[in-house]
Amino acid sequence: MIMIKKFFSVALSALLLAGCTGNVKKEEAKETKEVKSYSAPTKQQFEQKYKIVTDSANNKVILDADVTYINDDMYALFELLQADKMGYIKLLGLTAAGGNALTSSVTYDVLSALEFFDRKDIPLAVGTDVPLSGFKNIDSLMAVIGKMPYVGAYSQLPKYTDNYLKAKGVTTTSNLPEPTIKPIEEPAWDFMIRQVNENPGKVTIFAIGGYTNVAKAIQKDPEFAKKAAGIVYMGGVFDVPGEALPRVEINWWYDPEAVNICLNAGWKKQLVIPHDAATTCLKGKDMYDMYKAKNTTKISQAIVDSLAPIYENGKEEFLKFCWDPITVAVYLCPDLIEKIEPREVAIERNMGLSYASCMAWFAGTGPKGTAPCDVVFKVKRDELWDFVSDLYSLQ
Ligand SMILES: [Ca+2]
Repeated sequence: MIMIKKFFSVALSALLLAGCTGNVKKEEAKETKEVKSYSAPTKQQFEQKYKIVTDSANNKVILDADVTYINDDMYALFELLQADKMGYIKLLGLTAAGGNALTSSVTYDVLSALEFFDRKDIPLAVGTDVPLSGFKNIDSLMAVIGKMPYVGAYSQLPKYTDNYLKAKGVTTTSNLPEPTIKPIEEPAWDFMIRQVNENPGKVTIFAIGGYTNVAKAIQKDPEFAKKAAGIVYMGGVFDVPGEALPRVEINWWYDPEAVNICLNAGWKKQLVIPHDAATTCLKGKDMYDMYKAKNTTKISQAIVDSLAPIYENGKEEFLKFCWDPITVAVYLCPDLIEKIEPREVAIERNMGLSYASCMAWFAGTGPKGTAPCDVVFKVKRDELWDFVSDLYSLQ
């Protein structure tokens, strides 16, 4: 509103001036640009600005992710660490998934980050990077479904190790000091099952990598999903083209069998943030300016450090999509969603041209085997990045 008022007052002044002198051109009024200024909010200001719908007593979270330092999963982890610190959720722990990277690499990057950002109290359980039906021959697969320039963990397979310390400098991208903390002994699925049993009806799983770990928890305990509060997925692509192939999104492509098991496990609530949503909130210089203006924490400093070489040199990021932080933001503050629809969702598991294709029927029209989900199609882009940068800045 202030911006609009200012614009009109500038425009009015220009008109009056033009009336008096007769030599002021209209373009001069247009040249007056507003520069938005941002500053880090206090916790109280943050809570006045956003309607946070979660609290740590009732919203306990497990992050199942394919984190690398600093990819979009790390952005989501940073949000959860901040939300935990502020009492908006309780972060019960992380489980290392395959997808972008092998789990040894993910384990290294998560442990080093938890230690560096002073959260050694958050446990990490190692999961698996082997899809339920095994690794595929990637060349044969692409000969059937089409060429994908990015194949995530598959590109690390020639350097496979299940020892996370051996992954250092081989498959890891983290430049943080080597972690002294270790993963817990329980495998990812046992950790998830135990937490859901200890906190009935209160645990939400954030599945933002390949879903093999979650599928294994469901296979081991068929009541697992019913005992949880729900699941938030980053994955799928429905009403827009996929990043590389027409109907394919990499999280769901990584293990379609696991996706199918998860979708049909009987959750009370399934929230899907597909690639469609990510296309509505691309990264940009204005987003970087927000981080920079609100740089008050170790987390916001890490983000600024990682982006400065790009944006301070007038460049654009190669990858403009930033999928995973959307999941946490809309969970904490659903007002950031612009378009959400109930759909009936499925993934193609038969090998052929449309293998791993994602489909979302309109509610009430899906055939047998489709799963009811709430699908987020559009997010309020500027508000999202304002929210994320505000959250990172909270002390
Ligand atoms: Ca991810």
